[in-house]
Amino acid sequence: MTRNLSRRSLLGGAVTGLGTLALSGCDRLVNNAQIDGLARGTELLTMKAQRALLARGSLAKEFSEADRSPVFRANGTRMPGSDEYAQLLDRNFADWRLRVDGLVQKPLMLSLDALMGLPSRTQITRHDCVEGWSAIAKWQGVQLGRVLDAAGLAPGARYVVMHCADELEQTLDGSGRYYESIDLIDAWHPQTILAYAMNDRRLPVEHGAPLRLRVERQLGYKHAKYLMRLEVVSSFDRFWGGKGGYWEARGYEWYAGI
Ligand SMILES: Nc1nc2c(c(=O)[nH]1)N[C@H]1C(S)=C(S)[C@@H](COP(=O)(O)O)O[C@H]1N2
Ligand SMILES: [Mo]
Repeated sequence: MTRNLSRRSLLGGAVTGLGTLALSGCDRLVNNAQIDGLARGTELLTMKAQRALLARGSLAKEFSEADRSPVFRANGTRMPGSDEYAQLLDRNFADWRLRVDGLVQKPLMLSLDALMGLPSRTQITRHDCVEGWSAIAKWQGVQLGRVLDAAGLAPGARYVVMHCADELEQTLDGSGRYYESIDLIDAWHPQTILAYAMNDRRLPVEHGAPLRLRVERQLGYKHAKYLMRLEVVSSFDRFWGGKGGYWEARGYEWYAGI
């Protein structure tokens, strides 16, 4: 147990290292000699753990235009219920800002125009929901790593928490608000994007307007819609449920790899 725990915290250290090493974008993640050395030099890391760590850099399958699903179901919240969201929508998100803060050197407030002005990535991928349906669509957005590069990580950074505009369950204690979290490996994965377009059109409300996460190596519930704020943290203990997300607090796995 102690061994496991120390291995786990070592892995955590390696994860943080990966984030900083991969600042130039992690298309080269798998081949990065520095990362190899980092893992090899850490004697307590088992070969299995190293393999798992390196495999996470591989890409999810991408599809062709013709593979796109004629219908892409919307799931969970289809329209956030708050007055704040209604007002933002009313002005076509001109007043919306993505806040990027927490353990960063430079907190950011990014408008949709600012995000669209950054280099973008387009990918046609399959979305897999735990409820047993899948659909293929084309997504366009800015790589999350690029945004985090602009903010710069501060010491202790390990996870990115996505705060959403919607409450999936109406509650008095805030426990129904949707949120998610990913680690820095997924944050700098080349296919992890903040998407503002779907199938060549602005992201529809039911699919998370104005901005949603695509984290293609994981299941549907990790792909947070209605993004309002990205908070870089060292631990997600203090967020409702303490498990790193809305569905995680209700029993789903935190790492939902596919
Ligand atoms: N903010 C928010 N994000 C969310 C959800 C939600 O209810 N609220 N549902 C999740 C689930 S379970 C899935 S399968 C996908 C659905 O995305 P879609 O509506 O574009 O199909 O969004 C995920 N992200
Ligand atoms: Mo889902």
